[in-house]
Amino acid sequence: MTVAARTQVAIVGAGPAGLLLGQLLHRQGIESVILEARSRDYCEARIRAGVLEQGMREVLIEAGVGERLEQEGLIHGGIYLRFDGENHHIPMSELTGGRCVTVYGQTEVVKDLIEARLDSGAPLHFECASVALHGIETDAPRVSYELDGVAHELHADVITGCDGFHGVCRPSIPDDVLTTWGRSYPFAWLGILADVAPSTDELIYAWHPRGFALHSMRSLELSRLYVQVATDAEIAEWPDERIWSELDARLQCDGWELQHGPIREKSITPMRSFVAAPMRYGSLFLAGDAAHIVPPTGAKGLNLAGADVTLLAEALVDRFRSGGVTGLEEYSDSCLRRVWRAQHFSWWMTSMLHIDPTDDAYGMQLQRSQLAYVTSSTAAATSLAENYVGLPFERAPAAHG
Ligand code: RFL
Ligand code: PHB
Repeated sequence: MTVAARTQVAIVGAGPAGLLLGQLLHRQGIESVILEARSRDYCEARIRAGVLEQGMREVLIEAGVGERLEQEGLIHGGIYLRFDGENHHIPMSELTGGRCVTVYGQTEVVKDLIEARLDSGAPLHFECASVALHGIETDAPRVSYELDGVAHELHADVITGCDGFHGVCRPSIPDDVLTTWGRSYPFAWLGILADVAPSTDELIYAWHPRGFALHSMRSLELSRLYVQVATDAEIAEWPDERIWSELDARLQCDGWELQHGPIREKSITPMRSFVAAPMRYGSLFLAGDAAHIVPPTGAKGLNLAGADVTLLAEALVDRFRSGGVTGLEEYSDSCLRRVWRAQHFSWWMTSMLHIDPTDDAYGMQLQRSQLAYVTSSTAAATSLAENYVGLPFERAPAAHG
């Protein structure tokens, strides 16, 4: 037996893209069903991004999920670039007319959005198996899936693919329709979460001949740090002492000391750039990592996912309220303009800060020259700052009633 249901928007994936889209649509009175492959615990525990652009912060607040973010998020008006044992401050806020970023974990954004969804009573199903799309080239698409061993079929006007890079939505589009671009980098990041107060007030991005290091944080008691490692590195080769000693060496700076603490979590992330276009095929719309990914050095992935679904929500509201299709027709091109800017910025930050094992000493001299330029020229620092804090988000209209 198959259980059939109907909704306006079927959302595949309960990451930040799918959950925020569901919340924005719910606020506008548009029905959606969110289908997620993993458990709630898994989604809430997955440690990823930590930096929200100002536009993303504003969208979350306007969407009614900003309470904890406003209380607990750390507002940062700058970052440090550290190299050759010296620390250089980039005063991003000063350089961008007062724009800032907020340090608030993606796990917390996801928890806030899941709570809001469950409170609203709108459907969100975890642990959906065998999710598959059908009829996406028509205007009567459907999603089949299994939940607790029972087969389901969800009919919708539109399907949104918010299921990340490894999801099923992008592969449902015929190969000859999509153009893809990408690059894999010859290094990875090993990230740790440590129970120790951050040794810095703002994030430190460090260039070092031994490899890149980043000092970030999650709160005033919890530090998040990353070191560049080989693509084939394994966690077992990185006991805590080795991680701290690499961080000490790479973040070294006169008169400064890195505080160590118990490590709660360790993970290795490959670095990749990828774009698939167009982000629409028939009645399927891709958003977030399902359509594009960036290496994390520019802190852009989560923010791009937020910008996509903000535009998508606006276009869907127009479509369901007044039958307007311009927003949906322009969705892919509008997103891709921002996506390509973030692609370039993320590639640029990555290339400037990492040691490429296939490169030579000449490449390192170019990086040091670029770092010296960015930290001494207001024009160059302004370009970095403008990209890091992000372009303003385009907005959905205010809720009715
Ligand atoms: P997600 O978060 O991958 O969510 C996709 C969801 O879809 C589910 N799914 C399915 N559901 C149903 N059926 C299927 N067949 C499914 N297949 C998959 C998955 O279980 C999942 O729940 O994608 P989304 O929503 O597009 O969000 C994108 C962001 O998660 C990602 O871009 C960021 O985490 C990237 N990123 C950063 N972005 C920033 O803006 N700022 C940062 O500081 C930042 N730092 C980072 C990062 C990513 C990192 N890693 C681990 C990749 C730091 C790291 C280390
Ligand atoms: C993080 O805090 O996880 C983080 C911060 C900045 C980045 C990437 C990740 O560029």
